[in-house]
Amino acid sequence: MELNYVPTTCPYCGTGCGFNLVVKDKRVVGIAPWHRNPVNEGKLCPKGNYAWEFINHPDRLTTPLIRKDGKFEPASWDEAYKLIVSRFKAYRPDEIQCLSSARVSNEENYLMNKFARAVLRTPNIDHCARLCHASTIIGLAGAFGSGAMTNSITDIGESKVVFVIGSNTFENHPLIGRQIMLARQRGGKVIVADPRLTPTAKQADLYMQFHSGTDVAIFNGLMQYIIRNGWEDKNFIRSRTKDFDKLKEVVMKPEYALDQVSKICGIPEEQLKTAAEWIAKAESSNILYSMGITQHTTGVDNVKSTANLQMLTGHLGKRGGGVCALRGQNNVQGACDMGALPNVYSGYQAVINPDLRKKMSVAWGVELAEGKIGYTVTEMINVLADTLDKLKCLYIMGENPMISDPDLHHVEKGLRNAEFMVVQDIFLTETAQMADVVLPAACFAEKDGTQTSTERRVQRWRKAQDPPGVAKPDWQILCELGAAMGFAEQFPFRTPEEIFTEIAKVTPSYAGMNYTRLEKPEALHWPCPTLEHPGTPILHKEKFTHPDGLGIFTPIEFRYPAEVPDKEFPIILTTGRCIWHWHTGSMTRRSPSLAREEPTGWIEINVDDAREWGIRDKEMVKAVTRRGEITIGARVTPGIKRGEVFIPFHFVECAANILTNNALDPAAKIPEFKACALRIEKVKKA
Ligand SMILES: Nc1nc2c(c(=O)[nH]1)N[C@H]1C(S)=C(S)[C@@H](COP(=O)(O)OP(=O)(O)OC[C@H]3O[C@@H](n4cnc5c(=O)[nH]c(N)nc54)[C@H](O)[C@@H]3O)O[C@H]1N2
Ligand SMILES: Nc1nc2c(c(=O)[nH]1)N[C@H]1C(S)=C(S)[C@@H](COP(=O)(O)OP(=O)(O)OC[C@H]3O[C@@H](n4cnc5c(=O)[nH]c(N)nc54)[C@H](O)[C@@H]3O)O[C@H]1N2
Ligand code: SF4
Ligand SMILES: [Mo]
Repeated sequence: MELNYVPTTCPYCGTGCGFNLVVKDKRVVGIAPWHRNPVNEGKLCPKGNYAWEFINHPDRLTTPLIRKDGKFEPASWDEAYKLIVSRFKAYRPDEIQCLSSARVSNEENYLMNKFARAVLRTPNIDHCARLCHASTIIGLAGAFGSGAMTNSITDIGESKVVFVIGSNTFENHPLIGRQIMLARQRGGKVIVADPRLTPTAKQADLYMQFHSGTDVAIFNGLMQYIIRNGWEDKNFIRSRTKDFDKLKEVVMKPEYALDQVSKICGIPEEQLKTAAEWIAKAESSNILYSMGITQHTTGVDNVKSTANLQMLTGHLGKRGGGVCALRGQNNVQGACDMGALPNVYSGYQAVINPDLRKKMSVAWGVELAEGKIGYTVTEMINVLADTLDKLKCLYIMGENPMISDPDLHHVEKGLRNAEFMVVQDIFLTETAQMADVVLPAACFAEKDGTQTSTERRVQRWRKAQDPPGVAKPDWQILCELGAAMGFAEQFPFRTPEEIFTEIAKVTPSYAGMNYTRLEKPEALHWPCPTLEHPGTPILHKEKFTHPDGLGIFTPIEFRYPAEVPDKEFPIILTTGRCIWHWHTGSMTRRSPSLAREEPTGWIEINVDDAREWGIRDKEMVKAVTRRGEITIGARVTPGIKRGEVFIPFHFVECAANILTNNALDPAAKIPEFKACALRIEKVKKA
């Protein structure tokens, strides 16, 4: 039997590895390496390797569903569209909220942004970047003028020092982890700071274990020690930055001397000194960070601290340097680029700028509503749960907040208050089960399109098989709904390529791209402003993106997390991921090869704590916070800081987010997934 090989991009993490889908009899039956892809050169992590297994799973949604008398019944597309149109038209624009998706293509995100703003005329559109790198976008834009990862993935392999803080790169961006190993093979040093001795930390030359939520103190301490020793890059500070004096005023305070910082964070002073010296004296040093930095009420502060350290030591705008904010989902960078955010159109063009509103009105052929900033994902839940009447109708494409948002009891209350909810997904998720209408979408292997990885590389998806049943690609659903709402002229697209042409027309950073140029495996990094432009793998080479070209130091004071341990809840809870599973498990728990590796969740407890608390390995315990409780198996390990526990959030039966705190960073509105207070109770035997 003949096999076909269709080169495409991995649908899981923001690394953006390429592989071939193997097609037999018009169905995807496996994955084969694509050696010419420069990101991963044919290598894959387990999720990439098994990314074909969920595609033809029997649970795939195959037909629209409409809730009648509390039960879902199959419906035709016409029936579903008719119902949706009649309900969408019944609400005022600001009573409707759209959630777009980091799982779908750029073309699809662009259309959701257009559908929300031009058809529904609502300012309320956001997506899961809010739970993820919202603090990066604000923090790095504040420091450098652009909120994106500064250097490219292969560039990490050139670093003389790689400082990983708040990223478990080996489990969550494994093929970026490979670059860390390459840097080390080439003589570079690796520093990892993490409350847990992760697989990443195990590869470090210097591992620093600390208490969740103390990052700013660590950065201020490192910077004070560097300045005290005169190791700062004076030339870089003078020629490329401003406000160094303001930074100095704060970081030189006695409370940020290393002996004091050591008491706050729990890292021995000597280790902090070594880290500071390695970073400051290296020819090049890169910071890699992800959710350990961003998911805090001080998320923006943490991000700005990474920028401060890199500007202080002059490790920016060059090979092997940079602030590498590792974006999470395959297309979260693209979803942000495409304007699936409440404050910007595609290309970060502010909705409150009247000139840009005019530009988009002309481009789309509609008079757009007065620029107003809509609700974020996290505000949406609060408004639904607590401020009845303001939001009534939800259109959710490719997100599963019933597992991924903080404080799930509160989320459930909010979603129940919605009068009408449409969910568009590839599986009947926990969120879809609460919908009034469910629309079946095609998955990555069933459509053409582009996605933008963490290094701003815009790469192709290529269709390998038809979707199951009557499921359709998200872009087609959006076009048909747009037309049914009376906007056929705005949604005339017959192919994703036609949508991309419009994206390039209205989005300056994508203006020089088209499908022909993206055809080669290298693809293109934005900004790529003209057809002749080669793309931009490294940002800020000569100047930063601010109008005056200077990077800005921001002085940051240390603050504790919103909820700290006390008598009643004496333990710090932090949450995150494991290599085998993806977020809410909708895809990986339906991939047998991945699911069997970790069939359910666990709570990591330090071995000395476990002894003190009388808990055995594998014992079922109750984990309790002010928000709720779950029953979960203990995993006793020497690899986590005492006084702290970790729960992965992938598993509905012991969902970490029943426990987490929805306290938000004031600017980024990102929740504090990485630190709250918890107690453990013995499970009473019946
Ligand atoms: N296998 C797998 N890979 C993924 C994902 C997945 O679900 N599964 N999701 C993708 C997405 S969307 C994202 S955003 C990325 C996330 O990638 P990561 O950020 O690497 O993932 P996390 O496990 O959330 O957290 C990273 C580390 O932060 C540490 N940490 C906990 N508290 C703190 C703290 O207060 N400060 C610091 N500095 N560190 C702390 C945790 O111990 C953990 O090792 O992964 C992407 N890749
Ligand atoms: N406690 C805790 N909670 C967290 C985090 C944490 O570290 N700790 N991390 C947060 C982070 S960083 C993130 S990014 C969020 C992720 O939160 P979500 O985005 O809600 O999680 P996913 O499971 O990735 O949901 C994506 C959905 O898209 C569907 N899907 C996949 N492909 C397609 C497609 O082509 N079309 C359509 N229509 N649907 C598709 C999947 O089936 C799935 O239901 O979780 C956040 N929640
Ligand atoms: S590292 Fe990320 S993009 Fe690469 S194969 Fe693994 S999940 Fe896919
Ligand atoms: Mo994320």
